Amino acid sequence: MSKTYKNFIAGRWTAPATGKYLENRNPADISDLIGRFPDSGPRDIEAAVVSAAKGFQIWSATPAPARGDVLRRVGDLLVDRKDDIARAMTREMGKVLAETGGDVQEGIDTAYYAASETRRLFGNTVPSELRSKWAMSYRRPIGICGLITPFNFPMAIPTWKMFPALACGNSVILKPSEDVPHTATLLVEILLDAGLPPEVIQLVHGRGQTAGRALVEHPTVPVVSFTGSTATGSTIGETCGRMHKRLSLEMGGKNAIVVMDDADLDLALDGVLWGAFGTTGQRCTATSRLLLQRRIHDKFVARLEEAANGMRLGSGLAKDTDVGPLIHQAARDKVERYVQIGKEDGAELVAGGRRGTGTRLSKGWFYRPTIFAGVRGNDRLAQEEIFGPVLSVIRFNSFDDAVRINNSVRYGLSSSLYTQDVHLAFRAMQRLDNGITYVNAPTIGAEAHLPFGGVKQTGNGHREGGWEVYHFYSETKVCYVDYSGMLQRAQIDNY
Ligand code: UN1
Repeated sequence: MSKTYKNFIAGRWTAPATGKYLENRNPADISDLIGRFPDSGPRDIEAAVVSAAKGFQIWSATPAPARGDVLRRVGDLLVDRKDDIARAMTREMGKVLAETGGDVQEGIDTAYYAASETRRLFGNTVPSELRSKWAMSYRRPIGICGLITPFNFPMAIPTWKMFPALACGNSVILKPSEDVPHTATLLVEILLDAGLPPEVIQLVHGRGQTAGRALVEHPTVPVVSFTGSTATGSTIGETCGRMHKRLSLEMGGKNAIVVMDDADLDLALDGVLWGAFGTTGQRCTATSRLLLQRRIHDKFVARLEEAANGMRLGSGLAKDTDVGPLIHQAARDKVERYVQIGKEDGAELVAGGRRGTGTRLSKGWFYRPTIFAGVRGNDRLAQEEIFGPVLSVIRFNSFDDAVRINNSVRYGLSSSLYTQDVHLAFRAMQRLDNGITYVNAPTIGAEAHLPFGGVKQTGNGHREGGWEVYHFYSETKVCYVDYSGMLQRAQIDNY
């Protein structure tokens, strides 16, 4: 018998009002049933909102450094349980253990950063234009934050949203991807063990169309943060626009590595393999385009082909695995559709282009690391997000061409340039139209204490991580104190 899990609402683990559940299976071996998790609906969200409103009263009245103490203990517990959580995550979503360990580490870094930030939620004091008048701003909590998170970073992304929201004094409702409910459960257990007042956190499992939608549309949830597809982000954006909600969106990417003729090719090769096939290509930051300068193109593609063909597929729990499975059948179907599109558009299949075979791969959603060469900038392979292990190689002549190709997609998350020319490196940082640019490193690997996000249709102007996200989860309040004892009219009595 598999275990049946519950939502966490109003301070206790609660069965869904719908009475319905979704099965959660290991994508490397679908005969391995992890558990049944709630397929929640609007009534569950309603109950979560009622409790979170109480949580907000309690938590917003708690001094920020005391909130920080809880977050520090959360970090400590994540450290203690890192290995167990990493194993559970790999079982649940497939990526290799080193990567799920890194994912937990990102949560740990975010917890300690948030804890320290609670002693630094700065406002400003500025001179008034009038005599004997004090002018200042401070930051206030907002209310209930609805957080909707994807499967690919089951720990890092919920913590990126949740810990700053909590540090600022808000209460939280988390609706994690239905593909990674177990990791979310482990995270909520840690928050409770660390001493978070239970009403401050609610966990509602379920699908985006039902639980996620009810959360976004609830009038008492003024803040929504979503990481996922650009299409879903647009729908959420319409609702939040109509309802005047504060919304942070992190969405798609079509990130490119540019390799110049003068680059250290060994370094670039390692970077491309890690950027394109780490997390089986299922990162918003994944390297899905590779721009090679003409002179090194053929040599580099040949080396890449050999290296990609040598990558070993398997369960992320096995020590010798380089690349784990895709998350589910629909993800693999999508990859297969794009491989077909690539062939029809006349791109040259250099590596992969087929499912993983062999007994240890027969029960999971495996797909070989795939490389297409001869892709043109406007081809669908070069424009659309695939979210799988598919790399499109584009040949270019000059640095200016590379910049133009990099910038000619609707997304703008990360980019990368491999060169030994310091002038080009600085030009790239200026001209590549992305939220993040790496020099001599791949398009993945953002650190928790720097702002994370993209331009164009990748986001809506907000950033996660680092210091900037604290502005998203708090409201600026401005206060004036006139101690002159008389009416002073701004803009009039001072001139
Ligand atoms: C994501 O793919 O949504 O920079 C997040 C990186 C990770 C985070 C990725 N630290 O690749």
